[in-house]
Amino acid sequence: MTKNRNLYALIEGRMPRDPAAVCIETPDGLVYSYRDLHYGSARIAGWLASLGLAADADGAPPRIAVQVEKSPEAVMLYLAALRAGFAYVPLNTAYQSAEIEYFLNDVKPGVFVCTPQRLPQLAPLAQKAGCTRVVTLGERRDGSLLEAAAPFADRFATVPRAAADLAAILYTSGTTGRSKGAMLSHGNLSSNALVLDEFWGFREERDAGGRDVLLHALPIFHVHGLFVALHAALLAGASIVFHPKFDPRQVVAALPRSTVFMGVPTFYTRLLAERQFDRRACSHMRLFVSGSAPLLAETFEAFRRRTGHTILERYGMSETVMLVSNPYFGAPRERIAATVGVPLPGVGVRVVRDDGSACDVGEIGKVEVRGPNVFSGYWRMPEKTAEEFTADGWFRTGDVGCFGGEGRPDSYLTLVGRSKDLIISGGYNVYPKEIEGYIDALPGVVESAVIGLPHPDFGEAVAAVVVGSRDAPPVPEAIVEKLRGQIANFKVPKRVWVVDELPRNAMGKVQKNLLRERYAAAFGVA
Ligand code: MLC
Repeated sequence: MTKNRNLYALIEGRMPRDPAAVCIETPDGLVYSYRDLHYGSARIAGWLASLGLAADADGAPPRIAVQVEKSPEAVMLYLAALRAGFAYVPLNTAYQSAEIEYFLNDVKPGVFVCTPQRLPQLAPLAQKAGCTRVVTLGERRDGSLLEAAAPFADRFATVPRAAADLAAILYTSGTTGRSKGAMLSHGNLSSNALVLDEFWGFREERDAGGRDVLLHALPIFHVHGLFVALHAALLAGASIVFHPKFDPRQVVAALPRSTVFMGVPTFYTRLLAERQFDRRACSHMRLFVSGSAPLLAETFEAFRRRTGHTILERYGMSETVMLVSNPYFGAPRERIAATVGVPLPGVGVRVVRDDGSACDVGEIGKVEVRGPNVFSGYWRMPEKTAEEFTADGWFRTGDVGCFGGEGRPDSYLTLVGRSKDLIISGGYNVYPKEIEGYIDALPGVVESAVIGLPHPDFGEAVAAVVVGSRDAPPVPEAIVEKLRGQIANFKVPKRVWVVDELPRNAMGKVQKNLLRERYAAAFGVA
């Protein structure tokens, strides 16, 4: 019999010997054991299987789209989707109706799960997209999903899956303005989880008889919180202190009994603003990971001075999960500020020139990746997929960087920019093109340029420079107000300037670099 490569089979095989071992604890005192998660996900998987949804004609498994708040039951739902062989499609809780409508129409889910509060607004959109099974899940074990699942058995035979079979679709906004669904397989997720288990010292900790405690404060609708953090903890048989959202005070209070923490740079700058955040609070910690956005060298240094710990910065993306990481083993000094580290074992990373030839050490070029972690393509967008891969099968990350250079070891990758027009704000990716589309459609707008500007809290913040019509130019407040109802809050520009014209080069292209220079200090960063 061939091995079941369903990611859940791997997780199940790694469960602690004592099924009563704590898996998730919440700040309000709820405790879930590994057995609770296993049984709870079995019931939901049983319900999903009972729906009798078939694969599409092209073999794509049924999809389950999910926009719910963070809760242990939401973790069970994710695990249940894996077990039942569905493709899990997590959606940012900040997304508004127009965004959800697009995702539902694109991914055509067989099941849609949303919060009870948003049901009246979203159920009609799901139905319009052909999805009739809409259930709800609230933050406090409320909603119709758990009711539907309650009669099902707490045993469920995890559906057999091959490594290449689809496990999840993660939407990433696109440079053309249309979001693309990155298709990740059971093999992509499993291989990455196994590599990190080793590379970040979870296995060593286990072998030494320790039990990691992951302090989890990230959202669970993106790679970082859903895959990197959860898979690491589940494979390690760790316990997870599960915060519904990032609150620096709560994190500082929970740190003394934790061993691992993962966050975006904004988490670290906010933690450093807490007076109680010191060496004592971190005395049991063995690992702080930062990713999803560039970590400033100042933050890295300030953190080391304050806590005695060295943040481990790593590099990943929805299409590739994790690909490069600073080392965990070896002297902490081997984690180098402002670099993302070395390619993970089994992952190929290269830096190339525009003609595809390999860059020399220290020479800046485009970063490309290949390996078992790399996704198979964008959901139902074969042309887009073909554009993003080279003829010899490497994925073009869109990031620009170099190996080595300026006294750094040759094996270390440093990212210096992006070839795609992309803003990373507080760890969320925002594509200017998408926002410009919304702004340009507003009354009184002739055209717009959306740019990222340095921001003390979010690293970069979204801002817009808008050309208004001569007779009825819009006021900035009206633009912001209109956008708020349409798109997620983190995508709404935090500043808008209405101007007479945009600077253009001889080819007629808007010179965003000039705009970024002009407004560089808008958020008080020198
Ligand atoms: C919230 N706001 C943001 C924002 N988050 N604006 C810009 N960028 C963000 N990231 C908005 C709020 O809606 C609010 O708007 C205002 O800013 C102030 O909000 P806040 O209360 O300060 O924000 P908070 O709710 O505390 O959220 C901040 C945060 C959150 C940093 C905790 O953004 C967060 O959890 N980020 C993590 C993102 C993440 O997990 N990324 C991983 C992607 S995976 P208003 O208008 O109401 O005032 C990936 C791959 C990889 O990239 O390698 O990991």
